[in-house]
Amino acid sequence: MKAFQESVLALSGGVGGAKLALGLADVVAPGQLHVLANTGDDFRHLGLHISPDIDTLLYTLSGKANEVLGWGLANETWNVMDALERLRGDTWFRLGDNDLATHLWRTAQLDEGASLLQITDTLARQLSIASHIHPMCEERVSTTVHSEGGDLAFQHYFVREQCKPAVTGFSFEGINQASPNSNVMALLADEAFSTIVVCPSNPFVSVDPILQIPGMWTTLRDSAAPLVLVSPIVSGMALKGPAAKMMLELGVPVTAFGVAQHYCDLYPDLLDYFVIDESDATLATEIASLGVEVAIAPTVMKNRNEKQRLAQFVLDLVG
Ligand code: FO1
Repeated sequence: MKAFQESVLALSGGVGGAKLALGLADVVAPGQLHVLANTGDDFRHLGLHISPDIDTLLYTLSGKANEVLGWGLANETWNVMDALERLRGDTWFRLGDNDLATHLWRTAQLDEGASLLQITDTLARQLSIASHIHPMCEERVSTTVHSEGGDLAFQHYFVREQCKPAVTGFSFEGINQASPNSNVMALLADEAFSTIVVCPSNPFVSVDPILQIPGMWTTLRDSAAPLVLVSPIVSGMALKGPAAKMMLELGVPVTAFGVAQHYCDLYPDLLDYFVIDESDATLATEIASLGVEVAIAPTVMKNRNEKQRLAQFVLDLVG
Protein backbone atom coordinates (compact mmCIF):
# COMPACT_ATOMS: atom_id res chain seq x y z
CA MET A 1 0.00 0.00 0.00
CA LYS A 2 1.61 3.26 -1.14
CA ALA A 3 1.59 5.89 1.64
CA PHE A 4 -0.55 8.96 0.99
CA GLN A 5 2.06 11.74 0.86
CA GLU A 6 0.00 14.79 1.72
CA SER A 7 -1.11 16.01 5.14
CA VAL A 8 -4.47 15.00 6.52
CA LEU A 9 -6.45 16.55 9.39
CA ALA A 10 -8.79 14.23 11.28
CA LEU A 11 -11.31 15.28 13.95
CA SER A 12 -11.84 12.56 16.54
CA GLY A 13 -13.39 11.80 19.90
CA GLY A 14 -14.22 8.56 21.65
CA VAL A 15 -13.55 5.01 20.55
CA GLY A 16 -15.17 5.01 17.09
CA GLY A 17 -13.16 8.03 16.03
CA ALA A 18 -9.89 6.54 17.19
CA LYS A 19 -10.45 3.45 15.00
CA LEU A 20 -10.49 5.51 11.80
CA ALA A 21 -7.64 7.68 13.10
CA LEU A 22 -5.56 4.49 13.36
CA GLY A 23 -6.53 3.48 9.83
CA LEU A 24 -5.53 6.94 8.59
CA ALA A 25 -2.22 6.77 10.49
CA ASP A 26 -1.50 3.47 8.70
CA VAL A 27 -2.14 4.78 5.19
CA VAL A 28 -0.80 8.34 5.45
CA ALA A 29 2.97 8.94 5.29
CA PRO A 30 4.55 9.12 8.78
CA GLY A 31 4.06 12.49 10.46
CA GLN A 32 1.47 13.63 7.91
CA LEU A 33 -1.60 12.83 10.03
CA HIS A 34 -2.83 15.54 12.41
CA VAL A 35 -5.64 14.58 14.78
CA LEU A 36 -7.75 17.29 16.43
CA ALA A 37 -8.97 15.69 19.66
CA ASN A 38 -12.10 16.45 21.70
CA THR A 39 -11.33 17.53 25.29
CA GLY A 40 -14.94 18.13 26.36
CA ASP A 41 -14.84 14.78 28.19
CA ASP A 42 -11.93 15.98 30.33
CA PHE A 43 -12.54 16.22 34.07
CA ARG A 44 -10.79 16.47 37.41
CA HIS A 45 -11.14 13.23 39.36
CA LEU A 46 -9.34 12.09 42.53
CA GLY A 47 -7.27 15.26 42.17
CA LEU A 48 -6.12 14.22 38.67
CA HIS A 49 -6.77 15.89 35.31
CA ILE A 50 -8.16 13.16 33.05
CA SER A 51 -8.22 13.62 29.24
CA PRO A 52 -10.02 10.48 28.00
CA ASP A 53 -10.26 11.21 24.27
CA ILE A 54 -6.62 12.31 24.05
CA ASP A 55 -5.54 9.17 25.92
CA THR A 56 -7.72 6.94 23.73
CA LEU A 57 -5.90 8.38 20.70
CA LEU A 58 -2.45 8.06 22.34
CA TYR A 59 -3.03 4.48 23.36
CA THR A 60 -4.72 3.48 20.07
CA LEU A 61 -2.08 5.06 17.81
CA SER A 62 0.72 3.47 19.85
CA GLY A 63 -0.90 0.03 19.78
CA LYS A 64 -1.28 -0.06 23.57
CA ALA A 65 -5.05 0.39 23.81
CA ASN A 66 -7.28 -2.05 25.65
CA GLU A 67 -9.31 -3.22 22.65
CA VAL A 68 -11.84 -5.00 24.81
CA LEU A 69 -12.80 -2.01 26.96
CA GLY A 70 -12.22 0.57 24.18
CA TRP A 71 -10.43 2.83 26.67
CA GLY A 72 -7.38 2.58 28.92
CA LEU A 73 -4.41 0.28 28.41
CA ALA A 74 -4.09 -3.39 27.47
CA ASN A 75 -2.60 -5.80 30.04
CA GLU A 76 -3.69 -3.51 32.84
CA THR A 77 -3.64 -4.26 36.59
CA TRP A 78 -6.07 -2.74 39.10
CA ASN A 79 -4.24 -2.76 42.44
CA VAL A 80 -4.78 0.94 43.15
CA MET A 81 -8.51 0.68 42.40
CA ASP A 82 -8.77 -2.35 44.71
CA ALA A 83 -6.90 -0.50 47.48
CA LEU A 84 -9.07 2.60 46.94
CA GLU A 85 -12.16 0.42 47.19
CA ARG A 86 -11.00 -0.75 50.64
CA LEU A 87 -10.73 2.92 51.59
CA ARG A 88 -14.28 3.46 50.34
CA GLY A 89 -12.91 5.88 47.74
CA ASP A 90 -14.45 6.72 44.34
CA THR A 91 -13.86 3.74 42.07
CA TRP A 92 -16.78 4.15 39.62
CA PHE A 93 -14.33 5.61 37.08
CA ARG A 94 -11.90 2.74 36.51
CA LEU A 95 -8.25 3.86 36.49
CA GLY A 96 -5.75 1.06 35.88
CA ASP A 97 -2.33 1.10 37.56
CA ASN A 98 -0.45 1.91 34.34
CA ASP A 99 -3.06 4.35 33.08
CA LEU A 100 -2.77 6.19 36.40
CA ALA A 101 0.84 7.06 35.55
CA THR A 102 -0.41 9.06 32.56
CA HIS A 103 -2.88 11.01 34.72
CA LEU A 104 -0.34 11.56 37.53
CA TRP A 105 2.29 12.79 35.05
CA ARG A 106 -0.14 15.01 33.08
CA THR A 107 -1.52 16.58 36.27
CA ALA A 108 1.96 17.29 37.63
CA GLN A 109 2.99 18.86 34.31
CA LEU A 110 -0.15 21.04 34.23
CA ASP A 111 0.50 22.11 37.82
CA GLU A 112 4.02 23.14 36.77
CA GLY A 113 2.50 25.32 34.04
CA ALA A 114 2.95 23.09 30.98
CA SER A 115 0.21 23.41 28.36
CA LEU A 116 -2.09 20.56 27.34
CA LEU A 117 -0.56 20.93 23.84
CA GLN A 118 3.00 20.47 25.18
CA ILE A 119 1.96 17.56 27.40
CA THR A 120 0.18 15.78 24.57
CA ASP A 121 3.18 16.26 22.25
CA THR A 122 5.55 14.83 24.89
CA LEU A 123 3.31 11.82 25.55
CA ALA A 124 2.98 11.15 21.80
CA ARG A 125 6.75 11.31 21.36
CA GLN A 126 7.36 9.03 24.36
CA LEU A 127 4.93 6.55 22.77
CA SER A 128 6.77 6.84 19.42
CA ILE A 129 3.64 8.09 17.67
CA ALA A 130 4.51 9.74 14.34
CA SER A 131 1.07 11.39 14.03
CA HIS A 132 0.39 14.74 15.71
CA ILE A 133 -2.36 14.73 18.33
CA HIS A 134 -3.72 18.21 19.01
CA PRO A 135 -6.11 19.02 21.88
CA MET A 136 -8.95 21.05 20.33
CA CYS A 137 -8.02 24.01 22.57
CA GLU A 138 -5.94 24.93 25.62
CA GLU A 139 -8.84 26.25 27.68
CA ARG A 140 -11.04 24.02 29.84
CA VAL A 141 -14.27 23.14 27.98
CA SER A 142 -16.62 20.80 29.87
CA THR A 143 -19.49 18.99 28.23
CA THR A 144 -22.65 19.06 30.33
CA VAL A 145 -25.43 16.61 29.56
CA HIS A 146 -28.93 18.00 30.15
CA SER A 147 -31.41 15.29 31.10
CA GLU A 148 -34.93 15.03 32.45
CA GLY A 149 -33.37 14.38 35.87
CA GLY A 150 -31.16 17.48 35.69
CA ASP A 151 -27.69 18.43 34.49
CA LEU A 152 -24.83 15.93 34.57
CA ALA A 153 -21.09 16.31 34.05
CA PHE A 154 -20.18 14.20 31.04
CA GLN A 155 -18.37 11.40 32.89
CA HIS A 156 -21.15 11.21 35.46
CA TYR A 157 -23.62 10.68 32.58
CA PHE A 158 -21.40 8.40 30.52
CA VAL A 159 -19.78 6.23 33.22
CA ARG A 160 -21.43 6.70 36.62
CA GLU A 161 -24.99 6.69 35.26
CA GLN A 162 -24.04 4.41 32.32
CA CYS A 163 -25.80 6.69 29.77
CA LYS A 164 -29.18 5.76 31.29
CA PRO A 165 -30.71 9.29 31.77
CA ALA A 166 -32.79 10.48 28.80
CA VAL A 167 -30.94 13.48 27.33
CA THR A 168 -32.65 16.75 26.45
CA GLY A 169 -29.55 18.62 25.23
CA PHE A 170 -25.89 19.46 25.74
CA SER A 171 -23.82 22.49 26.62
CA PHE A 172 -20.08 23.07 26.58
CA GLU A 173 -19.08 25.14 29.61
CA GLY A 174 -16.29 27.59 28.83
CA ILE A 175 -16.45 27.14 25.06
CA ASN A 176 -17.07 30.84 24.35
CA GLN A 177 -13.75 31.67 26.06
CA ALA A 178 -11.89 28.97 24.10
CA SER A 179 -9.69 29.49 21.03
CA PRO A 180 -9.05 26.76 18.46
CA ASN A 181 -5.70 24.96 18.75
CA SER A 182 -3.23 27.52 17.39
CA ASN A 183 -0.99 24.99 15.60
CA VAL A 184 -3.91 23.53 13.67
CA MET A 185 -5.24 26.98 12.79
CA ALA A 186 -1.80 27.94 11.45
CA LEU A 187 -1.65 24.77 9.34
CA LEU A 188 -5.15 25.48 8.00
CA ALA A 189 -4.15 29.07 7.18
CA ASP A 190 -1.19 27.65 5.21
CA GLU A 191 -3.55 25.27 3.40
CA ALA A 192 -1.28 22.48 4.68
CA PHE A 193 -3.97 19.80 4.52
CA SER A 194 -5.18 18.03 1.40
CA THR A 195 -8.10 16.44 3.22
CA ILE A 196 -10.09 16.98 6.40
CA VAL A 197 -11.78 13.89 7.84
CA VAL A 198 -14.44 13.89 10.57
CA CYS A 199 -14.13 10.41 12.07
CA PRO A 200 -17.26 8.38 13.01
CA SER A 201 -17.55 9.89 16.49
CA ASN A 202 -20.61 10.89 18.48
CA PRO A 203 -21.91 14.09 16.80
CA PHE A 204 -23.20 15.64 20.04
CA VAL A 205 -20.49 14.97 22.63
CA SER A 206 -17.37 14.24 20.53
CA VAL A 207 -17.61 16.41 17.38
CA ASP A 208 -19.83 19.37 18.33
CA PRO A 209 -17.47 20.44 21.17
CA ILE A 210 -14.64 20.68 18.61
CA LEU A 211 -16.65 22.43 15.88
CA GLN A 212 -18.33 24.90 18.22
CA ILE A 213 -15.13 26.48 19.51
CA PRO A 214 -15.46 30.03 18.16
CA GLY A 215 -13.89 30.21 14.69
CA MET A 216 -13.36 26.46 14.32
CA TRP A 217 -16.05 25.19 11.95
CA THR A 218 -16.02 28.27 9.70
CA THR A 219 -12.24 27.98 9.30
CA LEU A 220 -12.66 24.30 8.36
CA ARG A 221 -15.46 25.26 5.93
CA ASP A 222 -13.34 27.98 4.31
CA SER A 223 -10.32 25.68 3.89
CA ALA A 224 -9.58 24.59 0.32
CA ALA A 225 -9.26 21.03 1.65
CA PRO A 226 -12.44 19.00 1.08
CA LEU A 227 -14.08 17.77 4.28
CA VAL A 228 -15.28 14.17 4.48
CA LEU A 229 -17.51 13.01 7.33
CA VAL A 230 -18.01 9.31 8.03
CA SER A 231 -21.38 8.47 9.54
CA PRO A 232 -21.23 7.06 13.08
CA ILE A 233 -24.70 5.56 12.59
CA VAL A 234 -24.98 2.37 10.53
CA SER A 235 -28.37 0.71 9.91
CA GLY A 236 -29.93 2.82 12.65
CA MET A 237 -27.35 1.89 15.26
CA ALA A 238 -24.23 3.44 16.76
CA LEU A 239 -21.31 1.03 16.52
CA LYS A 240 -20.33 1.95 20.08
CA GLY A 241 -21.62 4.39 22.66
CA PRO A 242 -24.86 6.31 23.19
CA ALA A 243 -25.18 8.28 19.89
CA ALA A 244 -28.26 6.37 18.67
CA LYS A 245 -29.95 6.57 22.08
CA MET A 246 -29.27 10.31 22.22
CA MET A 247 -30.72 10.82 18.73
CA LEU A 248 -33.85 8.93 19.71
CA GLU A 249 -34.25 11.03 22.87
CA LEU A 250 -33.65 14.26 20.95
CA GLY A 251 -36.20 13.35 18.28
CA VAL A 252 -33.55 13.16 15.55
CA PRO A 253 -34.06 10.34 13.01
CA VAL A 254 -31.76 7.54 14.18
CA THR A 255 -30.26 7.11 10.73
CA ALA A 256 -27.34 8.33 8.67
CA PHE A 257 -29.80 10.93 7.33
CA GLY A 258 -30.39 12.18 10.87
CA VAL A 259 -26.63 12.58 11.28
CA ALA A 260 -26.31 14.48 7.98
CA GLN A 261 -29.25 16.71 8.93
CA HIS A 262 -27.60 17.54 12.28
CA TYR A 263 -24.39 18.71 10.62
CA CYS A 264 -26.06 20.50 7.69
CA ASP A 265 -28.39 22.38 10.05
CA LEU A 266 -25.62 23.47 12.45
CA TYR A 267 -22.74 23.89 10.01
CA PRO A 268 -24.06 24.87 6.54
CA ASP A 269 -21.65 24.06 3.67
CA LEU A 270 -19.16 22.39 6.02
CA LEU A 271 -19.53 18.88 4.60
CA ASP A 272 -18.20 18.16 1.10
CA TYR A 273 -18.66 14.39 1.34
CA PHE A 274 -20.73 12.20 3.63
CA VAL A 275 -19.73 8.53 3.78
CA ILE A 276 -22.46 6.03 4.64
CA ASP A 277 -22.37 2.28 5.03
CA GLU A 278 -23.49 -0.02 2.20
CA SER A 279 -26.41 -1.12 4.39
CA ASP A 280 -27.71 2.48 4.25
CA ALA A 281 -27.41 2.91 0.46
CA THR A 282 -31.16 3.53 0.18
CA LEU A 283 -30.69 6.78 2.17
CA ALA A 284 -28.24 8.23 -0.38
CA THR A 285 -30.81 10.20 -2.41
CA GLU A 286 -32.45 11.73 0.67
CA ILE A 287 -29.06 12.73 2.11
CA ALA A 288 -27.90 14.15 -1.24
CA SER A 289 -30.99 16.40 -1.14
CA LEU A 290 -29.29 18.17 1.80
CA GLY A 291 -26.62 19.31 -0.66
CA VAL A 292 -23.98 16.78 0.38
CA GLU A 293 -22.06 14.48 -1.94
CA VAL A 294 -22.81 10.97 -0.66
CA ALA A 295 -20.29 8.12 -0.90
CA ILE A 296 -21.08 4.53 -0.03
CA ALA A 297 -18.53 2.12 1.50
CA PRO A 298 -18.17 -0.62 4.11
CA THR A 299 -17.81 1.59 7.22
CA VAL A 300 -17.84 -1.07 9.95
CA MET A 301 -14.22 -1.49 11.08
CA LYS A 302 -13.89 -4.91 12.73
CA ASN A 303 -10.10 -5.21 12.33
CA ARG A 304 -6.99 -3.28 11.41
CA ASN A 305 -7.31 -4.06 7.70
CA GLU A 306 -10.88 -2.70 7.60
CA LYS A 307 -9.70 0.49 9.35
CA GLN A 308 -7.05 0.94 6.65
CA ARG A 309 -9.53 0.14 3.90
CA LEU A 310 -12.01 2.79 5.07
CA ALA A 311 -9.18 5.31 5.50
CA GLN A 312 -7.94 4.61 1.96
CA PHE A 313 -11.49 4.93 0.61
CA VAL A 314 -11.90 8.35 2.26
CA LEU A 315 -8.58 9.62 0.89
CA ASP A 316 -9.25 8.21 -2.61
CA LEU A 317 -12.63 9.93 -2.54
CA VAL A 318 -10.91 13.29 -2.33
CA GLY A 319 -7.75 12.36 -4.24
N1 FO1 B 1 -15.48 4.48 30.27
C1 FO1 B 1 -16.32 3.66 30.99
O1 FO1 B 1 -17.40 3.32 30.48
N2 FO1 B 1 -16.00 3.21 32.25
C2 FO1 B 1 -14.85 3.55 32.86
O2 FO1 B 1 -14.61 3.17 34.01
C3 FO1 B 1 -13.92 4.38 32.13
C4 FO1 B 1 -12.67 4.74 32.66
C5 FO1 B 1 -11.78 5.47 31.86
C6 FO1 B 1 -10.50 5.77 32.32
C7 FO1 B 1 -9.60 6.49 31.53
C8 FO1 B 1 -10.00 6.93 30.25
O3 FO1 B 1 -9.13 7.62 29.46
C9 FO1 B 1 -11.29 6.64 29.76
C10 FO1 B 1 -12.18 5.92 30.56
N3 FO1 B 1 -13.45 5.61 30.09
C11 FO1 B 1 -14.30 4.81 30.83
C12 FO1 B 1 -13.92 6.16 28.78
C13 FO1 B 1 -14.31 7.61 29.01
O4 FO1 B 1 -15.51 7.68 29.75
C14 FO1 B 1 -14.45 8.41 27.68
O5 FO1 B 1 -14.91 9.68 27.91
C15 FO1 B 1 -15.25 7.65 26.63
O6 FO1 B 1 -14.27 7.01 25.92
C16 FO1 B 1 -16.10 8.51 25.71
O7 FO1 B 1 -15.27 9.39 25.03
